[in-house]
Amino acid sequence: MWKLRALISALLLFNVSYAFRNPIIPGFNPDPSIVRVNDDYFLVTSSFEFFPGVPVYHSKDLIDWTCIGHALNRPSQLNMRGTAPSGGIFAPTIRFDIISPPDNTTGFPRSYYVKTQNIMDETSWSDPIWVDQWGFDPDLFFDDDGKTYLTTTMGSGFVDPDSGYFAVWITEIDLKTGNSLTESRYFYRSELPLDIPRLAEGSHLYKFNGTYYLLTAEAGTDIQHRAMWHRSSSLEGPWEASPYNPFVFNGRNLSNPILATGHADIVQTKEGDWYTVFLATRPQNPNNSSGVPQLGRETFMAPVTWKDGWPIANAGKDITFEMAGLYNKARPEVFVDHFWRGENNGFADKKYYTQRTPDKVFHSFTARQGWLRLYGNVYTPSDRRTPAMFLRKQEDINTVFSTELEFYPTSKFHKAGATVFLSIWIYHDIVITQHPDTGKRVLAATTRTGKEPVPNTTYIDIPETGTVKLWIKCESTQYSLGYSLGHDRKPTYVATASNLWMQSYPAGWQNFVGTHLGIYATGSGLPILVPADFKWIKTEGGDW
Ligand SMILES: *[C@@H]1O[C@H](CO)[C@@H](O)[C@H](O)[C@H]1NC(C)=O
Ligand SMILES: *[C@@H]1O[C@H](CO)[C@@H](O)[C@H](O)[C@H]1NC(C)=O
Ligand SMILES: *[C@@H]1O[C@H](CO)[C@@H](O)[C@H](O)[C@H]1NC(C)=O
Ligand SMILES: *[C@@H]1O[C@H](CO)[C@@H](O)[C@H](O)[C@H]1NC(C)=O
Ligand SMILES: *[C@@H]1O[C@H](CO)[C@@H](O)[C@H](O)[C@H]1NC(C)=O
Ligand SMILES: CC(=O)N[C@H]1CO[C@H](CO)[C@@H](O)[C@@H]1O
Repeated sequence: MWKLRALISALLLFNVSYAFRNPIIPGFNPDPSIVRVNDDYFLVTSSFEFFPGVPVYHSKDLIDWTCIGHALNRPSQLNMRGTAPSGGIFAPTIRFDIISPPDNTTGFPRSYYVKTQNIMDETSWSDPIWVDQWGFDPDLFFDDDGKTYLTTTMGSGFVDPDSGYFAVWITEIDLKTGNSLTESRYFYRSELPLDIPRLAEGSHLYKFNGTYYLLTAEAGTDIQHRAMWHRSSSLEGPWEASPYNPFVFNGRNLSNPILATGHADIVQTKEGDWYTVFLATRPQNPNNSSGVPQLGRETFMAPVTWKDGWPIANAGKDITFEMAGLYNKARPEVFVDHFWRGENNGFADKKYYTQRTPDKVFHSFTARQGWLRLYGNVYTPSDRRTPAMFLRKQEDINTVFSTELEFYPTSKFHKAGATVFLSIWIYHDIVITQHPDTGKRVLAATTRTGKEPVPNTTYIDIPETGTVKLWIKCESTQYSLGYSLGHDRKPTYVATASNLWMQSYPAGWQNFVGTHLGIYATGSGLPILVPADFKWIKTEGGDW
């Protein structure tokens, strides 16, 4: 009997030590915004120059998240052609029935929102409704008197020379038309010193118990990034700062393996508990501020408690991988897609992306049963357009991506294969092509590193016919490109590149995205008639 009791108390002890693991949505998923509708949570993140735009994740318990589709999945909603790297869609907000992302541009963005009556059906999202107040990081706030307020982030130098770069502006809008009903008003500027830097972005407005709360993302999205709370009894201000600010900020300790915490949103469970979701990075090689977070900015979560009417994340402590509460869900170690078709020539799994908005369909699941056929076009992954390339976010730091390909190039311009892709400047690939001198079918493994990246290609002889398996091994410190032939299960790796280039960009540009793994085919500037057939893709291994 005592044994049974010991077992039961051991189980009880075990039960109280529930914990969940960060990031809750791994891989490039910055600027999370969350809402609960009855028993369902919905979360959206930024998608920048990748299409479709604004992934919509669904969960019943804040831990088990599924991508149910994308809010911007038609060219009429998101027309990115020639959009700059790290341009496109950033910092959407999701509110009950409403979502509001900004468009394109290397110029200054203007925002719009799309609506749906049935979020589970991604084809139901409306066309864009444009707002008048420009600026990025839009938020829609529904006040309890029926008014709707739009806040966005834009420069404010012309009314406040000491503002720093960006501050938050507000206007009341007509939700039907998006039209402004009041003149845009300079709303909030960061109180941080100018050189931190003084930037206030990513605003979210709330009303709790009759008091307005403003949550902002401050100090830029690098290691000084943080989230800050202010509150006021009126939208006219004055705004009182939380004595517990910053709300999330791991940058006090640059040895932290999680950095750049900020750009938060907050949600209450049906049971009355509170959580915050926010972006953060996992720098590698080393795991501190000297490392590089090749996966980009990912979605993290922390429990929230209230003190004197102020929210406090993780009891004011730094954000860690293990967090108290809820439960941990091990993610599947293996993802395989044998390209069984979804609906409308789409993938069964929703997490495939193209670079920018495609001009036309470039794939088929039926031309050769059981294979994904890619029809290359004139664009390569280096072009600011859409090559015949499907990408998936790299979700684990240590993972192996592989695919089996059959492809018979008839010119040295023809290439098809696998890639680990950050941007038009930085990607590594292993492709079947023709050797430029001999015209023989060969493999070409190319890495691109350096501030102004130069391709470095290694050629490998392969048989004239048959499929080739291509491998990309991702480790915390480097990426390796490899291949195997016939029934050989073990790849031979032929080229490597340090992870330290995987957030880099040429002078004068910027990077806000994370690495993807994928497959592509191209005619490198000329139309190409030979198709590339992929039998499957696979990712295996994981960080936990
Ligand atoms: C996006 O911005 C770039 C640079 O301003 C421009 O060339 C391109 O046409 C824009 N795309 C759309 C769809 O507006
Ligand atoms: C980061 O890690 C490296 C290697 O362990 C170490 O030399 C450096 O001092 C660390 N930096 C910080 C800020 O902890
Ligand atoms: C800073 O973070 C490192 C890594 O998590 C930890 O070992 C160290 O104790 C922290 N320092 C302080 C002062 O908290
Ligand atoms: C609102 O007021 C109730 C009752 O005083 C309190 O229990 C609750 O914590 C408050 N909520 C917030 C978000 O301040
Ligand atoms: C080119 O790539 C090969 C294979 O990864 C590597 O051994 C070599 O050092 C690289 N050369 C340069 C100049 O980076
Ligand atoms: C030195 C060290 O702790 N490196 C770790 C950094 O993080 C990655 C994954 O998050 C680990 O694989 C490394 O071992």
